[in-house]
Amino acid sequence: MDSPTSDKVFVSLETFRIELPSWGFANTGTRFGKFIQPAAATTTEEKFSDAGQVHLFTGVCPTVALHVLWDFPEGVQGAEEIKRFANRYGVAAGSINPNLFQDQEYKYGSFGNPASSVRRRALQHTKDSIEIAKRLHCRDISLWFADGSNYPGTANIRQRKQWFVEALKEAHGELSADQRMLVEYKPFEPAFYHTDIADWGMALLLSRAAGPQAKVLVDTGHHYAAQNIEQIVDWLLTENMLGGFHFNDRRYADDDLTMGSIDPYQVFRIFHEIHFFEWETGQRADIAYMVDQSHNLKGKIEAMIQTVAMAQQLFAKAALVNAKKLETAQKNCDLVQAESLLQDAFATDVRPAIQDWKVSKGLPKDPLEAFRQSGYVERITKERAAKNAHNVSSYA
Ligand code: RM4
Ligand code: MN
Ligand code: MN
Repeated sequence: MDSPTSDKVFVSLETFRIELPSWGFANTGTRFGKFIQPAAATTTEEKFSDAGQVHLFTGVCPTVALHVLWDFPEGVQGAEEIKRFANRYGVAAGSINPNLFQDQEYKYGSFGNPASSVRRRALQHTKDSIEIAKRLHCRDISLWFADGSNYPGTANIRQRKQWFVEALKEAHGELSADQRMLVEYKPFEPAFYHTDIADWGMALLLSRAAGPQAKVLVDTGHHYAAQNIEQIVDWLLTENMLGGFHFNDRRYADDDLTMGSIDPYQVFRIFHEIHFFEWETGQRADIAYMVDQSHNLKGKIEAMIQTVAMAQQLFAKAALVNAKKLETAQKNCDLVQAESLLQDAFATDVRPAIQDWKVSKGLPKDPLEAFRQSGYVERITKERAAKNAHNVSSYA
């Protein structure tokens, strides 16, 4: 690789940070069963400890996303403890995710529930989550709703939309000036007939209705198989409405497989559109890159380190697309040249340059190997095996 190319890799990596999900370190399963990992995190403190390891070896994951019910069983009071964990393990609290789907009350929805008492409860939980975020100096409150219905005619879809508008507006009113509300969408699951926020257009309209600090969150697993995600990304960028990503990969639905494991070119294309937007506009896109995946079978910390390596590679590869040449090729309708610019960048082996960058930062060249050598997994396996044998709940 020539030095201008490796310079581009270096520049791209300087700013690239990716947030880890606390729930990615806990035991999870499918709806058919759960295979316990003896080393999985069983407490919020252990999740911070594990996320701290990923950051220690990769240097690019300074924050961890938290789920309010799973990580703050005592609600707002839990914030003080989280500050201690953050100090102890070297990773700060990142986005705060209210949990509006697990309590029995939410059987028929949260913000869209026909019972006003449940809607109020969901709103209060969201406000508490915003308060937690304030206490921990977290910028983003990330909202995902399981709300929807399973059978035609059973829900008043228009009325529910209105309830969503009202609740999101009221929650938005609680944000401090530097906070954001991220609104995530998902086409189906757990609801299988209609989902209240089913796609990016619905998330966009609701975010606009909520207020200027609300933006859309794109979870790469939350699309129908043939959808063009990078086009959605482009449209949201031009509307200044792209707030962040939940990265994961999928083959069928919301499979939550590790990022880039099935279709790395998909992630590359998303990153390319972001780089190209930044190049054309001279603006830096203010996007929170987050991982949202849970490894049912892979070792959790290893899978996360593997994910970070994949994210860096694809982000760096996308930075190699020659934007000037691409602009010309697009203008001239030189299709083969334009497409080849993407393909050439994607085919470039950026791993040696990434290793050089790591060395320049005092980070291990091979974080996975360094982590394996550290003995951490052996230690936590001993410490946690007994606790995990009895732990049957998911994520928390
Ligand atoms: C949902 C969605 C949310 C995540 C939950 C656990 O499908 O992706 O972002 O918090 O799963
Ligand atoms: Mn998600
Ligand atoms: Mn999901």
